[in-house]
Amino acid sequence: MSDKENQEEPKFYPPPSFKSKCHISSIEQYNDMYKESIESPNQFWDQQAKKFLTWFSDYTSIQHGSFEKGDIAWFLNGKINVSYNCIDRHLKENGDKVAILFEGDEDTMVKKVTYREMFEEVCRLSNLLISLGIGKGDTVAIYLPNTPTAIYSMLACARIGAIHSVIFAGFGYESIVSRVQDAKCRVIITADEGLRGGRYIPLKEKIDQVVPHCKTVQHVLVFKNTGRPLTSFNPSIDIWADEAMLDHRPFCPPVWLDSEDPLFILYTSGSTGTPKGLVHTQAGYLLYAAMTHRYVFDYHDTDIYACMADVGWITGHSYIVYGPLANGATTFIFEGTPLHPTPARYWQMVQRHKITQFYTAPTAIRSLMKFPISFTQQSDKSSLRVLGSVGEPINPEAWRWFNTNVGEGRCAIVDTYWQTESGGHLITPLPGVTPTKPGSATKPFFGIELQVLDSKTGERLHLKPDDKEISGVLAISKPWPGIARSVYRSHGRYLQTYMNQYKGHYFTGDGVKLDSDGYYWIEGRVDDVINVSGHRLGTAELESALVGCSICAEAAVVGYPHDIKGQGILAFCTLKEGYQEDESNIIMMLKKEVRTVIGPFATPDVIVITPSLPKTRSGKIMRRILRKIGSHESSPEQLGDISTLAEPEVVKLLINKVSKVI
Ligand code: 6R9
Repeated sequence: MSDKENQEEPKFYPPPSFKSKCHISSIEQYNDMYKESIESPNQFWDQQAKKFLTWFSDYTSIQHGSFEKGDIAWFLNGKINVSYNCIDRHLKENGDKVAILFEGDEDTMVKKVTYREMFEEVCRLSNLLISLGIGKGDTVAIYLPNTPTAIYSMLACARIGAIHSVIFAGFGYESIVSRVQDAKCRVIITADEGLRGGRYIPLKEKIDQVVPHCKTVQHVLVFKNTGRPLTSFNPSIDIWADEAMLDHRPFCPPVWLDSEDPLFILYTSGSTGTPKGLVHTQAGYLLYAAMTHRYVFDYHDTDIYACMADVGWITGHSYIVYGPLANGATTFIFEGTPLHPTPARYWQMVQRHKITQFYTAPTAIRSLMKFPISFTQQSDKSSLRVLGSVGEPINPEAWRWFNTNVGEGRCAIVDTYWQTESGGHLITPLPGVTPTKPGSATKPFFGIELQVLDSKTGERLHLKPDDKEISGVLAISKPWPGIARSVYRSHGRYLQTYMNQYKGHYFTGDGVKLDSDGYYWIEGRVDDVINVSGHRLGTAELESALVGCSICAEAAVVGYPHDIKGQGILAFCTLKEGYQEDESNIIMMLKKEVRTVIGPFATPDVIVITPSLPKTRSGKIMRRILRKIGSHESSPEQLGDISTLAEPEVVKLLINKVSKVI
């Protein structure tokens, strides 16, 4: 179905039972608050900062700086501690409330951790880190499975002012090395193994390979997760963390930090070069995560809130850890997969724990849609109120399936558009308030002033009365508290990527349509970023991994439409002279290289071996043509003029090869 047809479809209105109970209870209230947030931002954010956060000492200004200068800062001179806000301040009234509700890979592996227990774990770990010489401004890498230990580790760093850099446990050797080296991490926190979908994932073993290449690393803290024996243990570097923590007091005073001290670094892929270490700071980030968590999920104190993401990504940071815990919530964390042991797993968890908000990704929904509906129907899902989607555009078919079969037509669906860079939701409906259209993330959150720009001229496009829609690139013209403040030790790259393309605006990298109702429809990346199952991957990173394989001479990678993953990875490779191997063996070797270097989630879906790549006469690879070939838009009219290519005949060969595999 085309977007146009969607837009003309009737909207979904919230069931009347919803309204009176929500924090924001009407579209008029949303409009008033939105207007205030744009017209009187200082007044608006001052109120929110006092409502959501506990300060050790008050700030002296609300918002500082501009996109032009790239010197954005919020709540200057305020003193705060994020771990205090996520733990200590809840202890008096809610010490025995469950803070973390964990399910491991098997459904018998359920663990509940109260706020008081979490306080003690975090304090012991903070003290252990201090005993290793870690303090304010030091960087700590976290390479852990999606378990409570990952949450303790993040909060323990936050408590003492150390900057954490969580590295998704699916990343392979080279991705870990480059991240640890770039951030000059002094400690790596890891575990023996992860366990997902019945498969053991060696983590400590990977770190053993990494450490000799990372000179700054002095210690590796190893937690027991599966408890199976390790292949090696080096007592001069490795420390059994569970045991060492017992030597430390379950109390550690939180360090007073400035609003603008860094809280964490999180690496994300862009168009060019190596992944960028985005830097988020203390107060603005926490405020934005907490506020969006409360309003977008309409979070209430007795809810059981569940986000299916991994803490290795920004969704896990903001919506498993910081947002929910700042709000004193019970946050669910899941180490397993939606298909293990059966495709009913998610809905069994909903029934088991009476989950009220369920936040997942379109790729997971699409992978579950393939199975008989009985898997979804078996469980009692009557506790659910809000269903969230994140990571990529959700196709209307998946939206409707989620709404009908999971939400049973009585839940609010929130399609939340945002980015690692934004810290929290940018465009999203509010439950009980915003009428929804399947496939549209709807309207901006408070404080977010969106602009649709002409991609070439940067000119601002306006909807005229007769326009059905306008399209362009999405930019934001007002700073918000959650925006990343820099790229770690590379502020020039930050300015160049986000601030310099369209002066006076933050550039999202996404294409967008705005319809005549004021609804935004995200159309995907306009740069060389591929969104595979909601994971961002730069084509440059993939190409460099492929050419790292001894047999590959040149590689060009593009995305192509994929039923489950949203986008699949299509790689075109030329080989070095003299390889006589069978093509299927070569493809296996190349795939293996990417799995090891970046990680299994980055494995190309299709690799096409070719004698050459389509290039301009000046030697530039024409990715535009490869993208068209991958999406079967390869008729002569669709491809356009290819006569300027150095070897136009290769195009025909590639069309032929691709048509056999995609
Ligand atoms: C949170 C997260 C960001 C990119 C973003 C966009 C895509 C995320 C989306 C969406 C359409 C949504 N994206 N949510 N596109 N609708 N609801 O995913 O962060 O990993 O940095 O990816 O993902 O293209 O620019 P991140």
